[in-house]
Formats: sequence, structure tokens, C-alpha cells
Amino acid sequence: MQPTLLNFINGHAVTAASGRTFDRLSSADGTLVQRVSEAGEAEVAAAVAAARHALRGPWGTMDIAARANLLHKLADALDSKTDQLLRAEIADTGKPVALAQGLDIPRGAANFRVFIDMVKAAHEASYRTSTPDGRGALNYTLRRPKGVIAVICPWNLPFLNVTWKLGPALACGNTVVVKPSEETPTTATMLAQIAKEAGIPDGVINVVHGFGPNSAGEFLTRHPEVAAITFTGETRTGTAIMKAAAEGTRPVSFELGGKNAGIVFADCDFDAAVDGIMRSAFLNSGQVCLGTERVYVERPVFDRFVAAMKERAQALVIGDPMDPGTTFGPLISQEHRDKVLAYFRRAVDEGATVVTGGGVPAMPTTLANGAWVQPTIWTGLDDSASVMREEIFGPCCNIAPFDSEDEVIRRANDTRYGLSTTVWTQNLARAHRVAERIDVGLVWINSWWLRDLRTPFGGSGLSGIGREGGEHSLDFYSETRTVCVKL
Ligand code: NAD
Ligand code: 6OD
Repeated sequence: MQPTLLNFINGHAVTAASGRTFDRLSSADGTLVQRVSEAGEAEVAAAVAAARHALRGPWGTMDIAARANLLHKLADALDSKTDQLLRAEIADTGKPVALAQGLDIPRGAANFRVFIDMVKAAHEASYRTSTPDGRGALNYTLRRPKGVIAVICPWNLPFLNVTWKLGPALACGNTVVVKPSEETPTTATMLAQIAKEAGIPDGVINVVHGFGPNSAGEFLTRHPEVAAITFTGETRTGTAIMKAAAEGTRPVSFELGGKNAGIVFADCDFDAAVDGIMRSAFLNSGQVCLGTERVYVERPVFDRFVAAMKERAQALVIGDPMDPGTTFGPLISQEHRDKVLAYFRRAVDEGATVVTGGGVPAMPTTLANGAWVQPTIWTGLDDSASVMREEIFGPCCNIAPFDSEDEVIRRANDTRYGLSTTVWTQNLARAHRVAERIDVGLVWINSWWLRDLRTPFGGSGLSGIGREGGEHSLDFYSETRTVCVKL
């Protein structure tokens, strides 16, 4: 077993004064991965104080070129530590090595590089104003850091998510206190340590461990010296955080849940659509906010599509996350597995036909205590079924037939979430029409989760508040000041 994972405050590993710890168990086999020191109110206050100090001192006063230089060093250091980060991320999440290697870990350095370059290139507006004396005035804007940012992260993409927030937050000159998920505390802590080694001043990145209510998450979001909160996680947690943020009128950026539709028209490239919907339903064992748990397929290709999905789901390789051939890992925890299996049972109660899966796979004895479930496909669920309306966050989807464009748009929009949709068609005019009429923040045509980090990312309704990505991140992580100079 590893030594206890400590909080990281003002450049140092810190044991909580209470001595309280919690255990992180392996998703894949149930063994103890890590004992973690749980921050109390005192450690959270120390982390915020360190961040305030770094903001007033070395970081806040640093020239932008020097700050960019240090952050580039950090990005290079992350690239050089890929193997260590990969092993830690897999131990925490159980995700297959091929996935973590191809997606999660490379996004760390990329998330820093793209925002450093954007901040360096960001333009500031200027306006000339006429005045009665004829001499005029010059107005211009300055972007200033917002202050200490609370960064609250979920467990599904731990390293991708924390760097997605820290890249722009730090590039804009803020300092941060991160509260990673209690399920996946390791890579955020490694990031803080690597940043110190890369020369980022103490106090710029602080990490506190713990849970939400009455623990580090709540202590952090309630702290009066936190200037803004960026949160990714469940919609109902967002509601609790918003209440905390109301005290002191602190701004929030929320990336929340989804109940996303995949729409497959009969004129699609069939094989590409099957590939795309397979990824969107089963990547990361369905634990992706952008995943499609509702799939609508135009009737002429419906039976063929269901058959192809069944064959492909049954061919997923379930097994040891460290095996490069594994394509399907466990869920994050036994608790989450219980929730997903309850939905599997409820789907049947609500009238689903189980096309494949629906239970727990037989695993070798070494993995028997992991949080495994089968990739699962249903047909026959009514759009009003609770399984079709609530986010499950597991490897499952219902496939339903549709007969017209208007019908499928109405059904896709029949949800209080509004995160993303993936549409498969070779008809260009239809693709644009549908993209305009689907009420979500992100529409992918003939693709899914294809990212350009400069584009806005986020959702509406229960899926979130605001957008991050590109200039939207710069707007959230900075305050714009207008300076007016009388000439
Ligand atoms: P969660 O909301 O349970 O937890 C997220 C984080 O919030 C954790 O660090 C947790 O400790 C903390 N937290 C919980 N209660 C809190 C409170 N009262 N105050 C402060 N912090 C609190 O979410 P999860 O189960 O870790 O992640 C899965 C959810 O995240 C899914 O709903 C998924 O859709 C969503 N998600 C959304 C996006 C997106 O970009 N829209 C991305 C990833 C995950
Ligand atoms: O791609 C991203 O930048 C991002 N934040 C993805 C989040 C996925 C949700 O699970």
C-alpha cells in the first residue's frame, strides 16, 4: 500500500490536524489503493490563506510572460511524468490503460498549453470618446485575475477535469484550492507537487481532500475569501454549491449532468454511426457526462442497428485495466454499481427488452470484488420511463425507432438536461437544421466528443451554468476592468 496521501497546502504535504483519514478502494478488485488524510475546516482555511498570499505576492504580481513560461514548464513536466500519472489514474479509477493513455493523461498538458497561448494572445478593447473640450478620452479594458478559485471536481475524468479548470485559472493569474473527488484524489495531488518542482510558487495550487457536505467541499465553497467556484459534478450537488455561493454573491461555473440523445438517420454512414454510438454509450464504462443513454434510430435501419450494437457490445473486452487489450473497465465504486444495477432492474420493470447485458459479468477471482457491470442495451422503453429521464451514468442505453425529423427532435428535446447530442447523417442540410433545433450546449455531427479546446463547452437547464473553453474560460477566470483616461 502507498503511504497516506496528504493534503497539499502552501507547497507542503499536510496531515489533517484531526488525524482523520478515509480509504480509497480499487474499482477493479476492491483492495485498498490509498489511505487519504481528510482536511478539516482548519486545513481548508490554511489552503485559502496560502492561495490569498500567493495571489498578492509572487503569482499575482508576476509579469504575464514569466507566468506563461512557468506554466509551459509545468506542461512539459506533466508530459515527462506520463507513466506515473497514468498508473495513479488507473489505480484510482480502474479505467483501461488504453483509454487513460489516449485521452485522460495527454489532455493534462494540452489543457495548460492552449490557455497559456490564449491568454498571451488575448486582445483588450479600446474606445475613443469625444468630450466637450475637444481633447477626448481613451477607454481601454484590462483583464485581472478573479482571486482565489475553488475548484471542485468529480471522479470520472479526474486529471482531464482538474487540468481543464487549472489551465485557464492559472493562466489568467488566479490561485486555486482544488477539492478532488474523494474517489480519485491522487493525480490532482501529483499535479500540485509537479507544479512545485516546475517552479510554480508555493500557495498557487493547493489541494484539500475530503467529501462534500460537512467536509472539505462544503468548507471550501462556504469560505468567504473564495472569489469564484468552478464545479463539475452532479446537478443536485450544483444546487447545494449554488446556495453556498449565494453568500457573498460569488460567481459559479457549473458543468453538470446529462441525459443526452444520440440520433441516427437512415442516410448515415452505418458503420461510422455504430462506432460513434458505441463510443458515446460505453466509453469509460458510460461514466461520461456527454454519454448517450437515449439513442434514436430511424426505422428503416433500426433492426440492423440494434443487431450491430449488440454484437459490438458483446465484443467489448472486460478485464484487468492494466491489460492493453481491455476496452471496458469497472464502475468507480460499489456504491455507484448499486445505483446502476438498480436502474438495470427498474428498466425491466418499466417495460424494457434487454438486448444484451443487464447484470454483472463473471470475472476471474482476482477481479471478483471489483465494481463490474455488463454493457447493457435495451429496446422498448417509453420516453416517459424514469430510466429514460434520469441520468444513470453507467454503460447502458435504450435504442428506440423514429419516423421523422420533427418527431426525433421533439423526443430528443423532451428532457430537463441540455448538455450534448450526437447526430449521424450524410445529409448536410439536415445536419445543420437538427443542430439548430436541439436544445443543448454541444452538438456533434458524425462524431462525438471531438474537442477543440478553444470552443465553448457546457450545457443548459439541469446540465449547467455558463460555458468554459476558449474565451469563455478567460471570461470566467478574469475580471474585466475599464480604464478611462481623459486626454
Ligand atoms: P458529485 O456531484 O457527487 O461530486 C463532485 C464533487 O463535488 C466531489 O468532489 C464531491 O466531493 C463534491 N461535493 C459533493 N457535495 C458537495 C457539497 N455539498 N459542497 C461542495 N462539494 C461537494 O459528482 P460525481 O459523482 O463525482 O460525478 C458524476 C457527475 O458529474 C455526473 O452527474 C456527471 O454527469 C457529472 N459530470 C459532468 C461533467 C460536465 O462537463 N458537464 C463532466 C464530468 C462529470
Ligand atoms: O472535454 C472536456 O474538456 C471536458 N470537460 C469533458 C467532460 C466530460 C464529462 O464527463
